[in-house]
Amino acid sequence: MANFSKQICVFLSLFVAFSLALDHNEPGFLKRQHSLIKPYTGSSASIPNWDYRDATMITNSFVRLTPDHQGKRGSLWNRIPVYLRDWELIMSFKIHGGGRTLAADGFAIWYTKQRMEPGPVFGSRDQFSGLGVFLDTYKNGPQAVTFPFITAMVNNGSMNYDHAGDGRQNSIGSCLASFRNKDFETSISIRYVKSRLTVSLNVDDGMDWRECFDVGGVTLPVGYFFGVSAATGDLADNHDIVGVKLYEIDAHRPQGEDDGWGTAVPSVSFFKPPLDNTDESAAGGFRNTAMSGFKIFLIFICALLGLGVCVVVGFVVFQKRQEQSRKRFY
Ligand SMILES: [Ca+2]
Repeated sequence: MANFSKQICVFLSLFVAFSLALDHNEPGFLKRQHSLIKPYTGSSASIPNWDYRDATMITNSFVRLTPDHQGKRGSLWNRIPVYLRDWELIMSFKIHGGGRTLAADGFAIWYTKQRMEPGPVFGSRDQFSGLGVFLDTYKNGPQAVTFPFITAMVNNGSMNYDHAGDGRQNSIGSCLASFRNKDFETSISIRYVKSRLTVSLNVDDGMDWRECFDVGGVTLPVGYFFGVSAATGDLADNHDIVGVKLYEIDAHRPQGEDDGWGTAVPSVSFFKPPLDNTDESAAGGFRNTAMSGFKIFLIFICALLGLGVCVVVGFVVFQKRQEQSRKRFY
């Protein structure tokens, strides 16, 4: 009997594990127009629905954003805007190079209004509108953490990426992950469901996904583009993208739900401050600007109340003195 229950337990655990694995492998409805699946059909010089530029090179089994050479940049962008409210992007990649521990700079995964615009942020433009997830392989800042390091930033188009601090100033979440020079394929999942952004990694051998960070209150409008870009500096790496799968997630939204999502401005309702950033003046960002406005308003109200109390107390004291002087007079 004990054996039988043990068998049932094993069966149930296997079933749960299998369902979970299946859930992460096929989390929703695959959207082929936003996916990049081997073998990439089309001529060797083009991939349907995708554009690329600069150093990017297409092979039969991967797209190389940069080779392991100094001073290169490359990018790959989906051509079709994404009109999905809830989605999960799973990207498999291979970052490898001659440097055993020293390499640069890593790559960025984008969901932005702009596309195909080169610039200083992992090969793409700064002051972007939307989401950037950065898989950073080179430590620019002085912070005592090991690299590679993953951060993410939501931008309304006004903020600059914090290069000197490896993106920590505006980071909405981060984690450490060793993903360079692996013999097997490594993957990242970016899941955006009901304004919740969850980044998970599969960078260890096997099928184990682990959460990098999870943050709620994230607004990302529809109609933006997925892209990926990479850059090298004095140090370099091969930044290879093996595949991209975009799934539409059924979040069971009520029918006729308010849909101002096309014109929404990218934002995060709460801003998790960087771990080792104690310099308040350096903690810039549009949410902090809104916060200082609110602070000024509070200070103004307090000052007004204080003034009111002073006037009342002053008046009462004045009245009492008048009464006392009148008593003395009589
Ligand atoms: Ca860096």
